[in-house]
Amino acid sequence: MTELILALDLLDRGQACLVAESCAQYIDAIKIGYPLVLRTGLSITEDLAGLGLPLIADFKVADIPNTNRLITEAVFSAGFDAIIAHGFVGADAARACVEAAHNHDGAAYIVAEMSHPGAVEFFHGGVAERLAALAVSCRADGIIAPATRPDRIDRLRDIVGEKTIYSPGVGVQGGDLDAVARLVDGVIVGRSIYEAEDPAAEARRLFSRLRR
Ligand code: NUP
Repeated sequence: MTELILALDLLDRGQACLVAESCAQYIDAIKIGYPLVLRTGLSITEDLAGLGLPLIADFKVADIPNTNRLITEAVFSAGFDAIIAHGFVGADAARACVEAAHNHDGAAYIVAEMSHPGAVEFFHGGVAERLAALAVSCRADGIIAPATRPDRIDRLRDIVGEKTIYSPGVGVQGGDLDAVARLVDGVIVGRSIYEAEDPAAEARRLFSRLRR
């Protein structure tokens, strides 16, 4: 089973809640990043808690170990269930996120390779492979890998084994749902759903393709 994770990058609290609510029965988790949380504050988790879906904080945390720990603790205290962190800051910093997440019974995912075209400037040449290996050695729960490059997901899967791979880039960024669905544990989809005329119908359509 491949999960469908809604990237809720809307800027208005009311609209974000409406979209999340209307899609709730067709999604497995909600990912919240800076666009929404900088408008609403962390209290957006309280508005969404009633949906009963895991909330993933996509803050791509990338600081020194102590600051990473403080950020992660704040995120979990606010009601999130998982956090996304960068690994390029080093194993000690990534491990601080993972340990703080696990202390809160939560999960931490490390970005191995990003989905946008510019990602190849720094995430290639063996770097993504090293970040995936770092995720394993830090006992992270999984990695983020690009739906825009299924061949790269294949390669990163060899490194992380059974660990979770969540994959953004389906839809507007050009990634094909069917090409990545069988390779990953979850696809992260934002604009294709929340910019659709009927977000719930689009979520239902994607969900049924993933559950086929
Ligand atoms: O490599 C990444 N690519 C990416 O798009 C890592 C991410 N976390 N994301 C996020 O996934 C991005 O910030 C956005 O929230 C979501 C994709 O949204 P969309 O392109 O489907 O609208």
